Amino acid sequence: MSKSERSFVMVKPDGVAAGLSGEVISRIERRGLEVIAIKKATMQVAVAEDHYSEHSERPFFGELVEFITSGPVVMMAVEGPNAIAALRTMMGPTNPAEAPPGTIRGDFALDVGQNVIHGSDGPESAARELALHFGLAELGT
Ligand code: ABT
Ligand code: MG
Repeated sequence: MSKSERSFVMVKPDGVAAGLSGEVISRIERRGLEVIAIKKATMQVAVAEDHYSEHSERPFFGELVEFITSGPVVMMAVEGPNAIAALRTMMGPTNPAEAPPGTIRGDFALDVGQNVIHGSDGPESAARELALHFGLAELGT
């Protein structure tokens, strides 16, 4: 058996506004991954700046923070074998124009700045993002 992992997954404001939260959760569950914590909230600007701190010097940082705080998001802790890589594959590439049909971005997005879903890109970012958005009590253990 592969090692069980946890990832931080978020339906972004464009996805929530388009009514795609249920579709995304459904795809995650049908794949066999478990949603172990979930909440809907509008992210505070300071939290968004922390979440995307690796991009703080990029020209699109301001727009990125503005977008991600523009409306409610659905945040999840998702657990299962190879969860991090499996979720990245289900999401498709960052630029939806390059995302194949069958991926979440390939089916539901067109714009690199508004690409419906976020998923942690590795074990370190998963641990960091889960700690940023969820409390220990919410995640258990
Ligand atoms: P996230 O899940 O949002 O982190 O996307 P992903 O990991 O697939 O892609 P990265 B590279 O982390 O992009 C973060 C956000 O920045 C946006 N972006 C990125 C741009 O708007 N222009 C760019 O040129 C690049 C490289 C896309 C991502 N999100 N949003 N929303
Ligand atoms: Mg990223």
